[in-house]
Amino acid sequence: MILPWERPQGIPDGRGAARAAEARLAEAVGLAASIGVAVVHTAIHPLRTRRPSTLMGEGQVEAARAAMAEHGVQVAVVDAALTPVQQRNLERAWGCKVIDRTGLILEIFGERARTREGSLQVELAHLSYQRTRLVRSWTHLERQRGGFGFLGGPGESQIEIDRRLIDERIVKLKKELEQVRRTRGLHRKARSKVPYPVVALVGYTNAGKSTLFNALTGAGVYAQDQLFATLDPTMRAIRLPSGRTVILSDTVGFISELPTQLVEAFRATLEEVAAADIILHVRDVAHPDSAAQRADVLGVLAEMAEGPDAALDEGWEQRVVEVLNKTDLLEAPPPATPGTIPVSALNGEGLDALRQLLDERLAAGLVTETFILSLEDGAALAWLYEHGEVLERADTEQAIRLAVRLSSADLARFAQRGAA
Ligand SMILES: Nc1nc2c(ncn2[C@@H]2O[C@H](COP(=O)(O)OP(=O)(O)O)[C@@H](O)[C@H]2O)c(=O)[nH]1
Ligand SMILES: [Mg+2]
Repeated sequence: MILPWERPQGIPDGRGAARAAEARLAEAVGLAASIGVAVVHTAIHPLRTRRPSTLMGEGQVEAARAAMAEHGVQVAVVDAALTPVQQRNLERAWGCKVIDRTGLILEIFGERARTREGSLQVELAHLSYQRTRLVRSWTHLERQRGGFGFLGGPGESQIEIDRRLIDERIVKLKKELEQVRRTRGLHRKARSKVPYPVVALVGYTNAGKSTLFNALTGAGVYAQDQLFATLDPTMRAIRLPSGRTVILSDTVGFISELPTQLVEAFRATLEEVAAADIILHVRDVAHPDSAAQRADVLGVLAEMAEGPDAALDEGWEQRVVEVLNKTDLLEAPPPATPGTIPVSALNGEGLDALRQLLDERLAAGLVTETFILSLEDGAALAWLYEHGEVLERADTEQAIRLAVRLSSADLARFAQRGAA
């Protein structure tokens, strides 16, 4: 993992700049780790000029080569935008595959896209990227044929993909995307059939989403997980202090300076947040850009709530709980403000309070509703007993009348149930 580093304008050289570079490198390592790549070597290469042939200086290329040879590196990630020529030259110099920042992020999105729209957007971004570098030695198409992304697969000669074929595919994808967008509302309804409230974790890469996810779910497999095990390893059921079951869902992280051609794909992978009852915004409060990251996350969510075919419903702000993570790294605790909760996902501090808060938030959205069920509808009866609190019940010879307290999300799920 090589970070060619240009000091951003506005940050004077010195400790602040070094810290910013370290944070950027940590993010890139986190990104690679999220698709199961074991990072064995990292280096920050300060750039004096951008060399067209290899981006970095000769000495830096050589130093990296030596380190990679020592570690038997198979893939080098250069955390920058490389031209196809730079990429090819570095591959020759280092004797291994080289991917750049865009390539790495595309791999992650490809692995994590959950919705049809997400997959289509990612494939579209991948093809557009690839179109400019047909000399590449790994491709998305190659993976679809059974290869394993940049980590292996058929050799270069087999993947001479004609630019015309890519263009045709792009046209087809765009049409399909339009179709998917038109039916977006329907899909969202289908997703709300998940039988429990959903708590979605959003936030920057390295904020600690996965650590929090693991801390909250624990090592034990909860019976309800069988519902999801086959679907997705990033969704798990947990029980809150009240006994309420909720589904915790980890999402693709926000990424600093996301390459513009990936913005659409990223947003599409975020769509699942739309169906969440609670949006858990996980923040790294010890990060140098913590405040800017917060504004960025809220800004993207706000944009998702705009327009006639908005992915996010109005009132989403009320569904956000802000988790101030990594408080163990702070000298003083962060100020307490409503809607935020300080925790350390690493040492477990604050997690009980967080579970409590989730319970309270979900309870606050409860409504009381009367249902008239036919005597044969045992399934509906059981569902209401499981998901709500039955306040009153009157049985007659024709029907059962129930007054039930339940969340408005569950009320919608119940209405949806019959329509399945
Ligand atoms: N000190 C500290 N480190 C944490 C905490 N939570 C997560 N981390 C570390 O931050 C890094 C990124 O965490 P991860 O859960 O993978 O972040 P994600 O990208 O948001 O899923 C890992 O090295 C974690 O060990 C925390 O509360 N305190
Ligand atoms: Mg993660």
